[in-house]
Parts: sequence; structure tokens; C-alpha cells
Amino acid sequence: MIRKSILALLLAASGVSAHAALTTGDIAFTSFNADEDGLSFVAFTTIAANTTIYFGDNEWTGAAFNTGESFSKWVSGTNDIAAGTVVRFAAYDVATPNASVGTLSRETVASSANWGISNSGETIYAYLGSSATAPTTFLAAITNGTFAAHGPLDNTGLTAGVNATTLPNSSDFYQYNGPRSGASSFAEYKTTVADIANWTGHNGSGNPDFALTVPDTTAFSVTAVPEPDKYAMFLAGLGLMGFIARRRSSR
Ligand SMILES: [Ca+2]
Ligand SMILES: [Ca+2]
Ligand SMILES: [Ca+2]
Repeated sequence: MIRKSILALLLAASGVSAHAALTTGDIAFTSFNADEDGLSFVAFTTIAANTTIYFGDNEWTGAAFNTGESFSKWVSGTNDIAAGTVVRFAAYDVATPNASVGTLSRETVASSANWGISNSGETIYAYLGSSATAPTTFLAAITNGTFAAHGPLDNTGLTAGVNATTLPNSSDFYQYNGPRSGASSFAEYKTTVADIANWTGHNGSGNPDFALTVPDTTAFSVTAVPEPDKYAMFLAGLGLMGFIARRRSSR
């Protein structure tokens, strides 16, 4: 813990982000809206400044994405994004899409120019990559069909029910409605967000229309734990007291 704090200080002084690159399961989708064409996700860890996450609804074949749908790129921005933040994409399918935090834009890839989120058989992946078509680390996925038929998880490192969410078949709007406070770590929420029993919404096309439905973007929070630097000061203080006590007893 102390070493980590020193490392963080050194990195901060050198201008390098102290936050590690994201890995599988570090974000999770918290809402899916095929009527609005909207999505939201929560960060379970700090997202470093200038992080790029790709989103895609083409189907992963196990080695590459197919074509016919789309790719988008989200960039976190110039500041770190705190763990617990919920990022909402309110208009995923328009030419200039909207993100509540950071910047979302379309990626131009041949034969992939349909950004619509379908109310059946849709799978959306979030991933790191050297480009939209070259993923390196899959972070999360969500489907309102089945992963097997509508967007396989083969070779993604993602696991259905753990960091890949299966909504009821043909969902048009679903969102996580479970707890967002009370846990002692953000990681504890991974299980509750992954549990579809904690989601509510509607499946089936037609009415009601969720085009104007605003998802819950309340940030996740954790109960206070002592900060690492306070721990370090406390331990250093204990060490000093021990040193003084030893000197006194040796006199
Ligand atoms: Ca749609
Ligand atoms: Ca689609
Ligand atoms: Ca699709």
C-alpha cells in the first residue's frame, strides 16, 4: 500500500497516469435502450485520462468482427474519471452522438455504417484496441438476444453472467436497478450488476416507447475506508513510537 502510494506520487510528478490500463470486467453496462438508441456503463475502477474505449455492435466471430453494423469510439478526456461514475450515451445512432462524460464519435469502417441498436438479436461489445477492428482487451458486453447466436464471446475473455449481460430476449429497454451504495469496494458491485435479477425493463417491440426514457445515471459509491496515505502516516507514527521506546529502554 505504501509502495503503491510512493509509486503513484512518482508517476504523478512525472506526468504519467498512475492508473493501470483497464482490464476485462472493469466497466459494465448499466442500461440498454433500443428505442432511444442509448447505453450506459459504470466504471468499477478509475478510468485514466485519455483512455479510448471502442464500442461495436458487429458480431465477433472469435477472431474478427463481421460487418454490416457499426463501431464507435469513446475517449475519456483530459481528466481521470472516478470509479463509480456512470457514463451515458443518449444518442448512439446519430452522426454526432452524445456522451455524458468524455467524447463519443463514430468510427468509419468499410461496410459498417449502421449505428442502430436493435430491439432483437443485438450484442454490443466494449473493448480496448489498437483500432476499432483490432481489439486487444474486451471489457464488457451486453445482448438482448443470445451471445451464441447474436454475438459470440469466443476468445474475448468475457463470461456470460460475469462481465457479459444477457437481457431478456428482445428487450427494448432494460437497466440495472440494484444497489449503488453500501458496498465497501467497487469490485463488490460487479456481482450485483451482473445479476439480471437486479435489472428492470421491458421486452418486446412497440408500446411503451422508451425513446425518451432517461436511465439512472446515479454514481456508484463505497463506504468510507481509511485512505492509503492516512494508513501510511499511522504506520509511520507507530514505527517512530517504537523507535523512541526502544531508545528509552536501551538507555
Ligand atoms: Ca433502435
Ligand atoms: Ca445494430
Ligand atoms: Ca449486432
